Amino acid sequence: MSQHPQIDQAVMQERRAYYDKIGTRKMTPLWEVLHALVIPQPKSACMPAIWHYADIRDDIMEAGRLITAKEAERRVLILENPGMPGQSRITTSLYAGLQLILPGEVAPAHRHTQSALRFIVEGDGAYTAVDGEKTIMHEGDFVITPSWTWHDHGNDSDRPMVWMDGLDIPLIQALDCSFMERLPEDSQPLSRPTGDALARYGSGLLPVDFEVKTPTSPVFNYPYCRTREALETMRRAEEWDPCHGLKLQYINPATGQSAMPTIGTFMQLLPKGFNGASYRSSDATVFSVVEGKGYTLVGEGETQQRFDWGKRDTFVIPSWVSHSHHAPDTDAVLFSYSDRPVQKALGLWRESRGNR
Ligand code: 1HN
Repeated sequence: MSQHPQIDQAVMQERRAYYDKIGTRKMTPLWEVLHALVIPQPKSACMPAIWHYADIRDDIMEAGRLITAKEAERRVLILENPGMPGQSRITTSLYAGLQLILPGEVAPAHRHTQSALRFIVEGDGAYTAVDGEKTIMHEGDFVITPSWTWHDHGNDSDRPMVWMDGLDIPLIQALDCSFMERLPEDSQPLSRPTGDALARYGSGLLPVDFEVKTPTSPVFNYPYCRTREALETMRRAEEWDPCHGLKLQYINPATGQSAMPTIGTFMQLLPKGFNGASYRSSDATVFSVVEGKGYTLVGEGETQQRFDWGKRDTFVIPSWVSHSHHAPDTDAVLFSYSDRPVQKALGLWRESRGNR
């Protein structure tokens, strides 16, 4: 508190008049906002949140009766962070949604500068076509649509399919570099057989004259059966990380970097009985439960929350919020994604274990 309120009032008045004056010349004083702009540690508008699949599945299916995939272009329910309503984002930098495609439907071909991932939540047998190749999708598959590649989806199976879309929409918005266009036809022409990319680039081999031309992985479907087998074989080594259990990152086999340039993607196994230690990192992270059940403790002290989760649930942990994973009754498998590659490329990413 000031000892000279009278003087302060006069000074404040003079300053306000000054701010108004310079405002007419499109200027504003840094000293009034500096400490809101540059804060000692992340204080995100993003809130921890969970979507239980059992609670929202009916809503997703109801969308299927209200609008076709073709009319909607993409029939998706956005998973909107409750701390950032109306902003179509699940974290400050990333978007998430659950997309429904019914038997016989087509989501027409388009392309955009935003990169997308699909993580298959329910159903088997629908396809996505990306850049001239079709892939059939199964639960737990991680599928990539690189920036500016044509993509369309269809469902030739007899069951609905639901997947989680993860896109770098808010990031592209911040950079003002969104471009988008549609193909006149619903489905793009195919130029390679199904499975070609995985055989060509995802078998520990590369074509002899292969050159890296884009930062995104040339493998665009990482099938869950392979990922799960890797986790199952590796668990025998019993090298459990106290915070993560056994956690792998998806990589671009041509560069060794993250599979997507803007979105880091991960799969982790928590063995039955796992009691994870507390962890936080500067990349807000979206989790999708692939197998099993358990819970995550989020935050500290009075405001700590417990997210009980099971298969197909989605939850989000904001930047720099401590959390610990627990799987008392079953093995559990968690897929996750975040903006980690962007933060790492800029030398910004941080993590801490325990309460350091
Ligand atoms: C998009 O192209 C897809 O291709 C899904 O399935 C969600 C959200 C915003 C903008 C484009 C898709 C999207 C999207």
